[in-house]
Amino acid sequence: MEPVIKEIFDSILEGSQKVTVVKVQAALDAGINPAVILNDGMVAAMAEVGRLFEEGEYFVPEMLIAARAMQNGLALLKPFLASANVKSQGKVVAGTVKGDLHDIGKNLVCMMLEGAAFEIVDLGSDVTPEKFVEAVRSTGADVICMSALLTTTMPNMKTTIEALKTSGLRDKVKVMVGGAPLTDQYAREIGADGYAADASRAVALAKSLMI
Ligand code: B1M
Repeated sequence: MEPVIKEIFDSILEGSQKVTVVKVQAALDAGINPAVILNDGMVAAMAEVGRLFEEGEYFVPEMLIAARAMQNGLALLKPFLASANVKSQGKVVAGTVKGDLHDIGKNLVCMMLEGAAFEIVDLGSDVTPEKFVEAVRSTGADVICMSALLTTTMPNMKTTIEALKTSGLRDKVKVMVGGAPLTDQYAREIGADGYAADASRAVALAKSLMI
């Protein structure tokens, strides 16, 4: 591993926003592939934060400051994940489901979809089924992308799909889901059209749903 990647990893673990930004910029300046910076430096650090939380070494405040450092670093990477002036591949309404505040993974999925020329309507986190339904109605979206990071909030994906059915919109929009606790099987059980394990697979899935 390049030393600067390890420094990015450490700066996120320590929740140091300034150092993260400086080191991500240094890695970009050194010509390191943005995908390596993202996956080996940043996403790996968040997984380690999760492990430390599980072991009782980190608490919510540490998770929060690590997340802020990650988000600052991601902002720098965004232009490298986005492509310019390409014909729209379709419109995606995205959000983290009701009760769930984890938005880093969802933001990353949105960035990658944007990079693949999808138009994104990002509803943020803690999005109620009603808000998803209203956004599909008002934007005429082709795809809904729901994210959940908590086992307790996963069922809100099903509730949202039910709300789409009740409002007569289910046949007009494809539903894709993702987030660490999800599985392909769960996605099928709740009646989603597809599941993606990570952001690049989410792009491939969205493209396949547009055919
Ligand atoms: Co929370 N948290 N957290 N947390 N947090 C987890 C998820 C947890 C696994 C930690 C742990 O115990 N190891 C655990 C959940 C346990 C469970 O449900 N089984 C947990 C807990 C318990 C909690 C609280 C309940 C803690 C508490 O208060 N006691 C609380 C809940 C708050 C709430 O949401 N109501 C809480 C709070 C928080 C913070 C606010 C402090 C912060 C979030 C800040 C933010 O997002 N703005 C936070 C963080 C940072 C984490 C961990 C450490 C990191 C999550 C992350 O950003 N990962 C997380 C541990 C972990 O995941 N290992 C943890 C990096 C990100 C790039 O990955 O989000 O998985 P991820 O996204 C991936 C894929 O999943 C996929 O693509 C992304 C990129 O490859 N993907 C999709 C995601 N969405 C997709 C949608 C798609 C497709 C793919 O659509 C098609």
